[in-house]
Amino acid sequence: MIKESELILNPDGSIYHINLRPEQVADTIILVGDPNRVPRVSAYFDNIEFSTQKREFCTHIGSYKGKRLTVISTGIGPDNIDIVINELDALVNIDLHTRQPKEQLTSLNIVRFGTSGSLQADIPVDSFVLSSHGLGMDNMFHSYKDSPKVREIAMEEAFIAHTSWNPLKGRPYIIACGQELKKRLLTDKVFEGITGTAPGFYGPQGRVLRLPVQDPDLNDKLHSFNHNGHRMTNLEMETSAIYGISKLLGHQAVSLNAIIANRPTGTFTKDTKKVVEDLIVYGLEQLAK
Ligand code: R1P
Repeated sequence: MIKESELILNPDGSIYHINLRPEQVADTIILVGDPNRVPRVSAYFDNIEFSTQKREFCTHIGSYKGKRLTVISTGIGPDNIDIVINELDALVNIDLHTRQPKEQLTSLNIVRFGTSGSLQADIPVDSFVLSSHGLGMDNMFHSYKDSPKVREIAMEEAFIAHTSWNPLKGRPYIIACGQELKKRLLTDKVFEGITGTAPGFYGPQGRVLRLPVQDPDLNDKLHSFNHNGHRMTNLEMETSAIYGISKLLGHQAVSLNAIIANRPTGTFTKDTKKVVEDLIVYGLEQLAK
């Protein structure tokens, strides 16, 4: 039995942070960063059956072309992903009354609709990237004992050597996306590649405002990393954590990225709203097929 201090429930029976009860989780989950993006996704739904918000975790549940979906915001960063994926999994795979894991486990489809910066000049602003892998520079996933079972260790070793990675920043980890779900979401409209997940927006992604960074050449090294034909395409702040925890828990996860910045060319999209809207429509259509 999982203790009250470990699996925390609110007085209405909902789970602690995301404020949902088991019946409020559809098998397909859309994760967005910004809480304001949740109504932009659900605006396309046939109906909204339920909505709630606590802190940065805003949720709408409804259907798109008859397919039941939960869209939930995670805020920014891998630490919030640890909360959201673990709580979603608990809602479907732990009996909240007996506080025991269920015998019959449910596998969720988890799709991120996010924004991101391209690392390649030929992946321009306003394009889409599907993350074949999440490359975590954030350390969060190492807290889980079984993490080595799902990591791409050979690719990690190649990345560490290629970048002369400073061990003070912890060990990067690499996880592949959910292969079945990828088949539904990858088309010729989308680039594919390794997505780097950073534990911050400025220094950890090589942006210098007033503070110099530990490795000023890091983005060039990310740009030139290529392992067995897999190159690094983009940087953001959630994908590796989504991929790692989802895979350990038996869920399929894919991250779709709307490219709003191009780091090599120094450009930023003229219309963030439109590229995000286009990604939402693309993702919903592919999920409804
Ligand atoms: C940083 O501005 C945020 O934007 C990106 C990063 O991953 C980070 O969360 O994604 P979202 O727009 O999906 O939040």
